[in-house]
Amino acid sequence: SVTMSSPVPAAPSALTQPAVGIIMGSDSDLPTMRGAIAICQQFGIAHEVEIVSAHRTPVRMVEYAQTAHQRSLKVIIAGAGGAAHLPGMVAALTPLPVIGVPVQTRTLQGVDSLYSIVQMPAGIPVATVAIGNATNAGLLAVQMLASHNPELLQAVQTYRQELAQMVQDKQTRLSA
Ligand code: RP5
Repeated sequence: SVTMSSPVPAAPSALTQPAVGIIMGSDSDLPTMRGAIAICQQFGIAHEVEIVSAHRTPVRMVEYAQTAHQRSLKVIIAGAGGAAHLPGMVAALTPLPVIGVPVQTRTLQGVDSLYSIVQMPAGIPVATVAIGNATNAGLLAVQMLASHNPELLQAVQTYRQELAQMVQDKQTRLSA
């Protein structure tokens, strides 16, 4: 995953109440989901992190999803592996945009997670990122918030410039 040496300046308006809800089916998903947490931290986005299981805590999942928009949340990132029903079920229960992270599994390498999350019926979308790519889920959430936040928009531009600079630095080393 992409990490930056220096943090992007925080956007003050996004600092107060959690705007991004990062949820996952199990604490075993946490190493993967740290990619999304890191991006929120880097951009100064207030976020919350919760373990919410579609299968083990279904009532908690319904409560979380139904109340999310009444709280401060603007977007939800949901990670799960295997029979990964969490993102789709949460998407069905909230009007907020949901970004799904397929967590890599041992037996089926996360293809099960990917298919479980990406194949949503028309009407209830989940914006699905690549297997294990919680960094991109975090960035998508930041970009959604940035669409009506000029400071955050500028921070995204700066991030892109740093990405390009990292590639340029690699090229320079390669050519040396
Ligand atoms: C899913 O089952 C979780 O999202 C996790 O990816 C997977 C395995 O969970 P644990 O058995 O490790 O708790 O619900």
